[in-house]
Amino acid sequence: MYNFKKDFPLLNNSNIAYLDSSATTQKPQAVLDAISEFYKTKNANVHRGAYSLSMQATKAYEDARTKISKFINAKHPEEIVFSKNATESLNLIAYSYGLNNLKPGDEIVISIMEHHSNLVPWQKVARATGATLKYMYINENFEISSEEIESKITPKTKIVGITHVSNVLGTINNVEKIIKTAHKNGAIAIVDAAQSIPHIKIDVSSLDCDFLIFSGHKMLSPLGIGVLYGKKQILNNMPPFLMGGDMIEYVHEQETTFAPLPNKFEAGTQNIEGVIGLSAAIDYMENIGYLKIAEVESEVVNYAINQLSNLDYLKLYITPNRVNHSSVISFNINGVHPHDVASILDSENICVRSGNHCAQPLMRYLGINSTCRASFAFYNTKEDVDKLILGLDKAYNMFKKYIHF
Ligand code: C6P
Repeated sequence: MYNFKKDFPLLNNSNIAYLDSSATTQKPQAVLDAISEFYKTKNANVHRGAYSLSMQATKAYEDARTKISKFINAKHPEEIVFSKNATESLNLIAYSYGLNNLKPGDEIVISIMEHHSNLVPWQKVARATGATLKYMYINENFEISSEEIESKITPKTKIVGITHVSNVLGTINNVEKIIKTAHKNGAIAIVDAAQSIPHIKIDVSSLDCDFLIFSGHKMLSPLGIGVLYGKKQILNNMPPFLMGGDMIEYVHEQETTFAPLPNKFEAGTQNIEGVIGLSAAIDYMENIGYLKIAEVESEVVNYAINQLSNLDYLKLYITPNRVNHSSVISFNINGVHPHDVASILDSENICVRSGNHCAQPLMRYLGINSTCRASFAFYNTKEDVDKLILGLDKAYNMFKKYIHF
């Protein structure tokens, strides 16, 4: 089997088992090269200079937008807005769409497994507009059932926000059904693809979602670049979120008219190197292909689930329906704090995340404070899993005499 680690300098030059790709992925040489090449040959601000260097930078930046629109099958490049990250994209929707389209009595529906970034902004919008924030809850299989979707999304619902893949449970949500149910009831649907786009091919036209957001850094790109996709007609009717340079048309002493899409939503100098890096990451991923990525990942993740399931001291938080499960495995050693487990694993060069994973309402719903989480990408191998198992055995053996049930 091809070992993709050799494409990733940080992994190639170390013996760590990096199992925290849901927090951020490692970056391949191709992305590092593209950024370095940009600074060596094209560096200038975009949209501002009439000189050729600036025009080259602008072309690279706008070509990347077109590439991203094709990557997710958007109908128009101007439906792609660059942001800082998934969080900023969601805040843009909440502030610009949410605050201006809701009234008392309206309902916003999200799920209990949302990351804080798709939850806290809606609390603020609900408080400011008098709308109600409602939750779709998960069943014993850590899934949102069809009945739950149909009972929570009603004609009162105006906005539905759903994570495509849970960053804690790895559950792949039935976004197709959620979007259809939202539209049937006259609501718009927002898909948080932060944890799905690194693993699952996204097609916004066939999904028919109104907005879809993600962070570049979770799909091999630099930190600090995010994407907001929105249907053109909806984006056109939304006011700008941030004000400043490049998002304007005419500025007078007391009033301003705004630039057309997408510039209306891109205030100030943008993260041009991030956009260039994201474009290179897409080339790299498309060269491998989502089919291959899924094949390699599922082999390693299935192996991990099987191995972890053999550890009787471990509790796993994953759906038993493997087709509805992505590359995230949360677990706890019964009676041991996840931070202690993560520290022992760290001493064995194994990187996992521990904590509430920015999903406190979900933790509370599950009746726990925190978990350890191993999250995988196509560069992980079965050897990484074997290391994890040995590390967990070490942690358990160190702590078992203190465990009281
Ligand atoms: N989850 C994790 O370790 P940002 O931080 O803006 O790039 O992404 C926010 C975000 C939004 N939605 C989901 C489903 C996410 O998982 C995340 C980020 C990371 O799980 C960092 S907290």
